[in-house]
Amino acid sequence: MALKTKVAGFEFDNCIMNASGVLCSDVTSLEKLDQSAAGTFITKTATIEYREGNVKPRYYKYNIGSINSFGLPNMSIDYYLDAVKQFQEKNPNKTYFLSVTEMGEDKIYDILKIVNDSDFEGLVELNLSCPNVEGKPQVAYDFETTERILTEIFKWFKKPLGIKLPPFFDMSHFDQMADIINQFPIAYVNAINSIGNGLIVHDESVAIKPKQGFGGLGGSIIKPTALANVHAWYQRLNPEISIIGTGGISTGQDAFEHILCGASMVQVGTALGHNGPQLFERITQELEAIMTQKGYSEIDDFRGQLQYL
Ligand code: RRO
Repeated sequence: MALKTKVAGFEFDNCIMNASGVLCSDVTSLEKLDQSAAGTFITKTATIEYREGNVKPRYYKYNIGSINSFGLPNMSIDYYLDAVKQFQEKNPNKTYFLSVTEMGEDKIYDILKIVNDSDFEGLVELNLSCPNVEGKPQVAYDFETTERILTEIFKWFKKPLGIKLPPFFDMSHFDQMADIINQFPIAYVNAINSIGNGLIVHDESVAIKPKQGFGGLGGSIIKPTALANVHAWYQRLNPEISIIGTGGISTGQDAFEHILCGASMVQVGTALGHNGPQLFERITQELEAIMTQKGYSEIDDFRGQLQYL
């Protein structure tokens, strides 16, 4: 129980879980996550209708990371609401995460209305950062649109809502976005989604087919960017807004660093895809060993306590 944590007031036995998109697209995969050492799971980002996603190959793994352009394949919001309801009924004391998005403001409101009217009892994550749908921008890079969307949603949305952000790279962007986020009763911020529109060359070709090879980068190469984003939000956001750290986590040390930078929960993406849900046990043991060695008995003993020189 050393790794127990709270996100937006909800308690979890383990602060480690999957990142949306990885091994969470259907009930069979969600069942494996539910049975694993992870504290909970989040679903694949859902849209109103089923989506096939982009052409294949749309994922490429290499030694230090991954590139993907899945293009939001998913089973539809009705499917995931139904799936999570089954898990909720089986485990009434466990809180699950449901990830959603849509293309266009009106459709974002439509999908959130479906969730608002449902009996879903967990945390809702609005993905404002999918980099892989052709012709559709990553919403959170447009500050005005993000502010307008959040203003509208919080007029009527009644469930706890977190947002998944893309990585930012400029201090003025952190400042501007924090000013927007701090206006709203947002449950949590999840940083970061994949680093959008990278390109990997393999032989003399791009490594994936959609978008002429451009795709979201994940894995250990993105950890420094992820840590910077987690800490930048920790420095700027109202303390009531929890932070979930995602990006480059494959060991207990990686998880430790995310928590030190301010994360209350950490999510594993690329490494989970490569190793399967038994990975949660190893990361859990490694993080607990680091804490024991340092004399920390719970994650709140060091969360956000990053030292400066
Ligand atoms: O499905 C995807 O292509 C995808 C999504 Br929705 C996302 O948010 N992040 C990502 O790297 N891929």
